[in-house]
Amino acid sequence: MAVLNTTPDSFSDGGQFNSPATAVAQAELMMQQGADIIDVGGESTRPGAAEVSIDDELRRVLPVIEAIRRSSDICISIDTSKPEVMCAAVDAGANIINDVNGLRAEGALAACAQLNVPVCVMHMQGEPRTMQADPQYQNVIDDITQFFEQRIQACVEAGIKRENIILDPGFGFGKTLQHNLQLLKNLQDFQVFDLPLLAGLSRKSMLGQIIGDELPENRLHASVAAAVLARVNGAKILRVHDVQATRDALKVCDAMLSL
Ligand code: 9MG
Repeated sequence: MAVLNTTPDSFSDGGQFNSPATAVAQAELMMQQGADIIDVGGESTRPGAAEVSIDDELRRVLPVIEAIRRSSDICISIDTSKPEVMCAAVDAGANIINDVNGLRAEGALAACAQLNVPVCVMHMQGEPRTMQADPQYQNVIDDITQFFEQRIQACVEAGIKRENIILDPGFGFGKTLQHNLQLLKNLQDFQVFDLPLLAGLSRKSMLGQIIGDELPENRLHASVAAAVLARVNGAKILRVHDVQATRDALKVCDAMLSL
């Protein structure tokens, strides 16, 4: 899953792809490099990010989704928590909903049930503005397992097909470095749900903390290492910025895992 931010303030590629022409060129490049899904987002979810109105988010993502869809049948996911944006994006050609808020906004469950497309339900403690202030868990694996149990039940009760659910522990979303490492090490524990797991570690600050580099663009090697570890521990979908490097590394993983 290749990241395509149409936001001016994303943590790693803010402002680069906020015209349809540059966004489509970037999507085409990422497809050539082996992306299976293009994840289009119009609201930054980095710690401390400001909220965006429905209209602004629609103005950012719809022209990009429409333009990609005109030139390709690649799978497009829409990174949003707003039911209005989910519906308009699917109408414009998106195939998957990627919600960092785990479909907890009012109307999100009903919208996804009606849209009948796969949904990525991500765990986040708190909200982007404040989530890194002081994250606390009794046991990060048990707490997120419990969250998944509750959200799967809520999804199914709302009419979302169980087989349409993808789970994501939400690396960096209300978690310390220690929490993130415990999640990475024990990712396979979430296979109890027998649903696909998505992991997004690419260029995240947890990697910057480990390698001692403040700049997201200097985290390529650490990101590839993290993607490999997540794959070996059961992640089916990796959300990444650097498609070619990750694709090559995952091919090596998959060759070994297929034995
Ligand atoms: C939008 N976004 C940013 N980070 C993410 C992550 O780790 N997972 C998912 N599903 N979406 C993310």
